[in-house]
Amino acid sequence: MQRREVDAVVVGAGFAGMYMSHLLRLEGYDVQGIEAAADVGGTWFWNRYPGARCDIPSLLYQYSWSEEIRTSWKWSEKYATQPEILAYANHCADLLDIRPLYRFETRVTAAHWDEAADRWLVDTDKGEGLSARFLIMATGALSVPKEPDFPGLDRFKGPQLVTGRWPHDPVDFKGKRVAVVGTGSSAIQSLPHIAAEALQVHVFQRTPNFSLPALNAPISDEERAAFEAAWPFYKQAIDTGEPGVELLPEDWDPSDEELAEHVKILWNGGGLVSTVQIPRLTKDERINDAACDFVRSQIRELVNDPVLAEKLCPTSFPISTKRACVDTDYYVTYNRDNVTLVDLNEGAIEEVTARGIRTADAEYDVDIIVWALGFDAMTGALTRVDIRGEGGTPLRQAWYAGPAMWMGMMVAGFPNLFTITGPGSPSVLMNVILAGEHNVEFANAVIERMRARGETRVAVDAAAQEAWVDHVRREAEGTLFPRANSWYMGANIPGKPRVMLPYVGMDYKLRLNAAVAADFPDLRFEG
Ligand code: N01
Repeated sequence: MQRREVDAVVVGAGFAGMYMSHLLRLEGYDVQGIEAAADVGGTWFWNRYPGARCDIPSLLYQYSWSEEIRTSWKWSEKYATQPEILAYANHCADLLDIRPLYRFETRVTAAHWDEAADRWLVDTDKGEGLSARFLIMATGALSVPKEPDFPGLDRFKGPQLVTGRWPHDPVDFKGKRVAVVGTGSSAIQSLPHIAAEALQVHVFQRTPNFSLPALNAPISDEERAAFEAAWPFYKQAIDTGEPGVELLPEDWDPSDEELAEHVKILWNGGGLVSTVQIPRLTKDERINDAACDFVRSQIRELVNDPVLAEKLCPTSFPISTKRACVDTDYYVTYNRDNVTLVDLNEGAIEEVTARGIRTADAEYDVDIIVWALGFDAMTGALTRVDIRGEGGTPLRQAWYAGPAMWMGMMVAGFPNLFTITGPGSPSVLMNVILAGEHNVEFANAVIERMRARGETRVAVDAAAQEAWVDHVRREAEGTLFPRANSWYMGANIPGKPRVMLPYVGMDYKLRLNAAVAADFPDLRFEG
């Protein structure tokens, strides 16, 4: 096959992919971007379900690296809606003139390392072959939806919608009977909107989740000005890896009364940020229990029917060991006459029928099924591509027992490959736009060093990788995260190895900066 030679292939046109492509082009590299969607935006292109919003304050959920972009955009609400975030992604793409670098509606199907040439041979589903010095997978941590696999799916007569791949045209729920399956963030955000329109909604719940109130509101001019004034401080924190908010000391040792009082911050509109403001929340059982008790007490206050309230109270995992949700009116939606909870612990889903969903003890007739089953997180978008490294080793095989990689960014035996916000990096545990920036800038620094020295090949040292994997594991073992059957642990996908995928340490950016300053001691350069 005749392959077109480029310097780099960047897979993905979400925020990280766009930034990577922009930086490389700026430095004069020939970049080919490839994106499965019809346009930019990544997760925000696909997740168009009603009520989709970010769960990080909008003022922080934006590129930090461009003054021009930041000062030319005005977020309207504390937590921006999906249409607004997608509009922001388009604004970035326009300002950066990024689209000419991309082939859209194209998927990378395979990438094989050519040892003789120190290049990646990349194939797409459009039959194009590329040969690239560098392959950057900016494919997102939550981009492969978990598909329903219940018997009888094909029999259902009505539409079946997947939250992570929502149709572009508005869905009309008016007068419809709807099944919402799953109670993660996607369901929790969409339920109040669907219930406001639909005739009847049955929510199929296997595990209740902790959800914190967004207390969403428009951003006032004063708040915007205060944010701008504080921006240099935030930016410095982002770049150095220091905490950007004032935190209580890690050895905080409150009395039971102090603790019970402090955990109330979970309800004051701080959303996920409030969880960071409780020291050792995901490490110390006493502190976590107090937070769980408080949130459960709030659920009981909000839900009128005490039996239903108990079913909505999570008891099987510590708060924050599954990503806490941030909602608007989720719990009070269960007070509506047209919403019922189907507790799958009392009877699991057995099959999908022509008319709806049948559980072990009842059949629910519906017109539309909404599958909100989550994602094959962090590894799914990488392992579904046939990536083969040195000796033709498939990445899927190298990761058979769990993702082995260095800093979530590089894999031993897979030279010149960078994964952005990959497993083993904090990624989804922090503001993922900023996590992407950190990884993009690191990859860029490696590529720049190679150009300066005329090197053609970089690989991570196998021992350094082993040490990092071990470190990620040990850090997780010192927390409560392993107690939850979460997507963080790979536990939501049958057969997936159970390992903590994101890195829980708070020193990641400090480590990246140190690696750059020390000229990449864990990497081996050749050529
Ligand atoms: O997915 P989830 P999500 N039978 O995995 C249930 C981000 N996000 O798309 O817990 C029955 O959280 C499953 O039940 P269980 C955010 O990081 C962000 O909602 O496995 N039920 C669970 O209730 C988030 O954490 C925003 O027992 C089944 C649900 O489906 C991540 O994406 C918004 C089942 C899946 O919940 C994922 O959220 C949305 C089965 N066979 C998402 N299989 C923002 O706010 C699964 N379930 C930015």
